[in-house]
Formats: sequence, structure tokens, C-alpha cells
Amino acid sequence: MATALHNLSDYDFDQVPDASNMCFGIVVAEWNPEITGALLDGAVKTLKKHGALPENIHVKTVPGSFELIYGAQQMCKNDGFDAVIVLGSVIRGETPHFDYICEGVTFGIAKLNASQNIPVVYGLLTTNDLQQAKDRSGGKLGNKGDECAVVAIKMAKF
Ligand code: DLZ
Repeated sequence: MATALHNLSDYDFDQVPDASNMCFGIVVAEWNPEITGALLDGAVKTLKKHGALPENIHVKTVPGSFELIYGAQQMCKNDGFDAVIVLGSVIRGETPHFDYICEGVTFGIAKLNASQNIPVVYGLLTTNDLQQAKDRSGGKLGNKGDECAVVAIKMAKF
């Protein structure tokens, strides 16, 4: 699970299918906007790099990461999408709230994957501090948004 040696933006380009006929939904949380905005930039850029057309990338925002579940569920009802990506950033605070949000979102997205016909890609950064989130949203450890885009294309093909 450790990512300290793994750059989230590193992948084998040739192993990623062509996405020019694919349609994607992205749900992005407004909390920690500096982080989620960077995740979104990475995801969109990588989808386009593999051929996805701008008009086939549909982005919706939700207030916080907890709302990613509902947002993704609504997007799953649109059978025009080949995959849905959720992007959020939860940063540990002083109370146990962090644990409840992370567990809730993780469980909710897992449940969608088991119950819906569209893959839902889990792009939730769960970090101890802001620096760890920056490192994983375009910083020294790459961008989780890039990774999610690659996973979405592969799962859409699956
Ligand atoms: C309330 C809350 C807190 C404390 N922290 C975060 C966070 O770090 N990242 C995030 O995406 N959302 C946070 N939220 C908001 C919750 O996700 C949710 O929007 C509210 O609890 C309302 O349901």
C-alpha cells in the first residue's frame, strides 16, 4: 500500500487502450479545492492523451467527499458513460471525522462497483496532512488523477 516509492503518474502508455470512443463521468469534491482541482486536471489531461474527446468527458462537482457516493450513483444511471471517476481529498483533522468519511466513501464506492453496471474508479486521497495530498496531486509522487484516468480507460475496455 505504501506509495513512497511509486509515482502515481508512471504507467506503460502502450498498455492503455484507445479511448476515442469512450465516454467518462467525473465527480469531483469541492473540499480542499487546490488538491481536487489538480486531480481533475490530471485526470482530464490523461483521458485526452489517450484519445478521449472533450465532449465525452462530463464533470460534476459535489460539496464534499461524502457526496461522491451519491454523485457517482447518479452518473451510473446514465448508460452513456463507460466509466465514472470520483475525485476527492480528505485530510486528517483533530477529530475521528476523517475515519468516518474515509470509511463511508470507500464502502459506498465499493458498493456501487458491486451493484452497478459501470466501473466507478476510486480517486480519494486520504492523507495525514496537506503536504501528503500535494505530493500526490501533481507533486513529487505524481498525480492520482492520472492514475484514475488510466484505470477508468482500462476498466471501460474490460
Ligand atoms: C466535514 C468535512 C471535513 C471535516 N473534512 C473534509 C475533507 O477533508 N475532505 C472532504 O472532501 N470533505 C470534508 N468534509 C465534508 C464532508 O465530506 C461532507 O461534505 C459533509 O460531512 C456533509 O455531508
